[in-house]
Amino acid sequence: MKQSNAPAKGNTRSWKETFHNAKVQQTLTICAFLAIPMILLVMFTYLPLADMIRCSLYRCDGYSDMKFIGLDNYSSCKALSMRIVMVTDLSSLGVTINFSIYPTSPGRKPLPGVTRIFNSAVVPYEDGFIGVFRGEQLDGIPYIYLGRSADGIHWDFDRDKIPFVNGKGEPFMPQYAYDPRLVKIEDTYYAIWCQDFYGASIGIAKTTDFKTFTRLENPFIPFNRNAVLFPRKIHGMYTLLSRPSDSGHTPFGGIFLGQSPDMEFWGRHRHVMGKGSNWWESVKIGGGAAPIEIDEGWLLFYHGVTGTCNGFVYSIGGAILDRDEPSKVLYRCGSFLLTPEMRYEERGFVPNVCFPCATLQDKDTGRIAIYYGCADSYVGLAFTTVDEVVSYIKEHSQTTQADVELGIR
Ligand code: BMA
Repeated sequence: MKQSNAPAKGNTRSWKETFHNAKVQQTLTICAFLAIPMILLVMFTYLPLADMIRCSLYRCDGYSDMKFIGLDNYSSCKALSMRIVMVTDLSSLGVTINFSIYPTSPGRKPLPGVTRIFNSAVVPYEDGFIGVFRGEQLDGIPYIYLGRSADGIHWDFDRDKIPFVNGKGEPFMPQYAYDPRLVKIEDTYYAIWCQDFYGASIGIAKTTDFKTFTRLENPFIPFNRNAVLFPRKIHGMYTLLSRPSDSGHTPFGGIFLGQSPDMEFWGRHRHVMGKGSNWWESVKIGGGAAPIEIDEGWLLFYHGVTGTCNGFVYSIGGAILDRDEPSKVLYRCGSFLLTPEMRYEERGFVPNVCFPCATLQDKDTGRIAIYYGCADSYVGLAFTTVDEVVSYIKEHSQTTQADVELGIR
């Protein structure tokens, strides 16, 4: 006898029977075909998370899950509201400081006409933070852009370059400008960068409102780079670290100090430190972030460069300078503090670069955040504390006679 598919009278149909019904299956299939693309469309249109998945799927090549998956995954995506925290344990390299690394960079093509934002400097301002950022324009010429942030991690950038003016308020734009630092001394903020002055040299501008940036006299003749101002006058003098260089990719160089009573006339030049005897800083060094005043003196994060068969490698080093005579080095860490080992430090427009340009400090906790350029493509943020880093530098200090002397010859 033929079995009827109809449910017994008075009984409701069971789920199993309903699912096996051809019409129901047909309806479910149609719904699924309509609903799934709609859900995906909504996700990829509105949710940053979906942007991340999309970008990761497109470009996720070889990132292990212990490694930060790389800001370049997020190029042209809006996914940066997600903060990824990585603790890098460098103990295997003889370094015991743990750095947490946060991605802060907007990735590739962050602004119309700008391909990459990296080596950049930040200060606290009003209720949040403000910074001067190195942006590489589409023609490859670097310039400085202003950015604002509530948390120091997510940034809104001005679309136009900083409009520098001269003392009369007339436009006075350098031909190019890169590797800016930003320091507050008394009530004024000073931006300081590398620019063309008939060769690579130092440019400075001051501002009190981040609307008008008035350029000051260039402190030195070419060639010079990596200028870093101390955050207060020392013996009544503005004090500046810099790295005399050449017109190219300078295969030599140490850190020098100069002073000025007025930010116009610079003198009292002193040698601070030369390239190191350790391999990671054996080609050249240069000032990084503005020195931080600590109990022992001035804590300086700088970059140390070594050469390999594939070019330079830039690492972050640490030293403590004498408070009253900062050309004297009290401690100088024999090992680097941070070297390129993350995907976004090793891979980029210029591979293997960690280039510190600024720090933020929390006086109460001693916490320090170091902003550093990664592979000339991104901005990284590394964290440590004064206690941790100072003990590490002291424990691993290796100074030479040239470091500890006054730097006059
Ligand atoms: C230096 C400067 C930096 C850059 C570094 C690595 O000479 O140009 O801006 O990060 O080289 O390319």
